Amino acid sequence: MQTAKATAHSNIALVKYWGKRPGHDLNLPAVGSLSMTLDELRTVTRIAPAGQDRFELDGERIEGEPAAKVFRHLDRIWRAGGSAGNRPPALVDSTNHLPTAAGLASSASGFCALTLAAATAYGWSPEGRVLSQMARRGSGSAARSLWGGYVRLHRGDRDDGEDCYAEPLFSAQHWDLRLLVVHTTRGAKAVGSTGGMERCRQTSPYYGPWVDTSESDLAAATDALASQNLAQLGEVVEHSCFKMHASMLATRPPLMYWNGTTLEVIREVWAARADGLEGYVTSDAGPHVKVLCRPQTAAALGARLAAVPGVHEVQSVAPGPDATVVVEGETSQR
Ligand code: 2P0
Repeated sequence: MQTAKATAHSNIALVKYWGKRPGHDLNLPAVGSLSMTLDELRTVTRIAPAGQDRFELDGERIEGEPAAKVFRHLDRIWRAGGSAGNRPPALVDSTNHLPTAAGLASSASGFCALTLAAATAYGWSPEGRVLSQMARRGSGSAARSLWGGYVRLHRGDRDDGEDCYAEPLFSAQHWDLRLLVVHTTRGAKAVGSTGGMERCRQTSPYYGPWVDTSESDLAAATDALASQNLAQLGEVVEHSCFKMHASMLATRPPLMYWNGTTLEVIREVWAARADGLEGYVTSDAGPHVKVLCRPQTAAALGARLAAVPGVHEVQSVAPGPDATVVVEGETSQR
């Protein structure tokens, strides 16, 4: 085993992933998704041989289920890479350059960086498609963080997940857009995505229609990205977001990830658009709002949203790069 350090950027889905196919443990999504990788928001994860397993996040030791999930993922990568016997114990040291567990997709960059660092540490270098499948096993959105720019995660049909992988559609250079990340709280979210999705699948009458209409949204968003048509892309982005939240709201008991400020920000984006400042809303399993706009509009629109009561911060984020990894040296035997 070697010591390896990976950097993976977070991503925000423009066409959302929400729901898993039941009946297996491969973490197969019920719908495909399409995301923009984020430049400034990223996780850096270093994995090194150690006397015993240890997981540190932002300098603090993490124990219990969150740590167990990380080490189960390492076991999976160790076996997938063809290594025999017991996996060597490791120190996993992660730093999040983004707010953790607040609807800003730390699991995406986190499990992507972990996958890339561990595969490299174990001397396994499969093609990107296989690596994205492995990242997906850790967290669905992590499959998309392997690439920069605009990325599609294919749903696929096969029960073995072989056709369920992410691939880059357009590079970051293809279209220089901005996402304004509008922070409406500092706390962590109440219901995690994984549990929320399952409850939604089991109880929401809108879940079926949500799943059935997602492929057409993906096709429309891909066309709009190809032709750089912001109005067309924005219409699909908002539709996918509100359709997902409608199915969340119709869950028993309801899944309501927004706070009052979330709604005020959404209304302000629409008011600004009517005034000629073009931006389009999306939001995930948390109360923050992300607004898609052109770079030329970002400062004026961001200032307007920062003035909404309850808004803590507005970050303007550009399309980000591929995940990367470096090897720090050979330090133990396999
Ligand atoms: C997305 N979300 O497409 C959607 C939109 C939240 C709402 O991907 O269970 O943390 O680990 O596969 O990837 C959040 O779900 O879920 C997510 P798991 P994940 O970005």
